[in-house]
Amino acid sequence: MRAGLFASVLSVAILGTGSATAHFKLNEPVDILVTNALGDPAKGGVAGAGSQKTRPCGSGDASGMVTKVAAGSTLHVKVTETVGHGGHYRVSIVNKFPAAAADFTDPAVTGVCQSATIMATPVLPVLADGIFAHTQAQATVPKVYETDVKLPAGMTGPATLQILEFMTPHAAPCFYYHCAQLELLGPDAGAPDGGVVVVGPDGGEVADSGASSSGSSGTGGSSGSSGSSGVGPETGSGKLPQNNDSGCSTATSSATPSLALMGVVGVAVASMLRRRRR
Ligand SMILES: [Cu+2]
Repeated sequence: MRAGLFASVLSVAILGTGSATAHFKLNEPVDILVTNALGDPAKGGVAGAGSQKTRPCGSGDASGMVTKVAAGSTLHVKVTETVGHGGHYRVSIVNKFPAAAADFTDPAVTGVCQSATIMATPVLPVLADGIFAHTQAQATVPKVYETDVKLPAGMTGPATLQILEFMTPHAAPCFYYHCAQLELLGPDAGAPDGGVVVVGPDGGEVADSGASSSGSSGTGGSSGSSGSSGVGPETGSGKLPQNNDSGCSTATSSATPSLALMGVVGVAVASMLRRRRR
C-alpha cells in the first residue's frame, strides 16, 4: 500500500513537472537556445518545455545569439551541472550552422550508460573529451565546470560548438546536449583582441567578455578536475543520487524511495498544488 501510494504520488509529480529534465546549463559561450537557470530550453515561449536530449543541440526556442571569436584562439567553456550525475563532457565543433545530427557522432557506450569512449587525442570534430570527469558520489548541484578549448586555426566562418554530457550510472539516453553558434573570424576580419563578442538576434553587440578567454589561463581549465579530485562534494544536501531525479528514466527503480526522493516529490507536488490554486 505504501508503495502504491508512493507510485501514484510519483506519477502525479512527474505529470506535474512535465519535461523539466534539466541536467546542465551552458553559460559560455552563449547557448543557441533560450534556457532557464536549470538549463532547460524554452519551447513555444514556455520556459523549460524544450529538451536537452535531442541530438545534436537540444530542442526549443532559438536565442539567436552568436559568439564572434578569432579562429585558432582559445575559447572559454563554462557549464553548470544542475542535475548531479557521474560522467564527463565532450566539446566538438563543425564548420557550419546550424549543424545536423549526422555532423556529430555520439561516443560509443558500453552497457546501459556504463562507460563512454573518450578520445585520448581528440580528432575533429572533437576538440576536448573526458573533461569535467566525476563520479556519481562526487556529483553535487549546482556545480560549475569550466575550461578553455583551442579552436581549430584553419576554421573560419559559421560554426557550431557542441557540448555533450555523458551520464553514468544512468538509463538511456546517456547524453544531453547544448550548442553555441560561433562566427570564427580570420586574421584580417578584425577579430576581438583575445576575447569574444556576443551578438544578439538583431545583430547588435550584447557583451564583450574579452576577459574570459585569457583570464582563466592560469588555471588551465582545471576547475572541473580540481573539483572532482581534491575537493569532493561540498555539501551532502547538494547531492542528487541518480534515482532521485524525476526527470530521469532510470534503468533500475527497485530501490526503496529515499527521504531525498520523497523530498523531491514533495516539492514537486507542492509546486503543482500551488500552480493549481492560482
Ligand atoms: Cu539524468
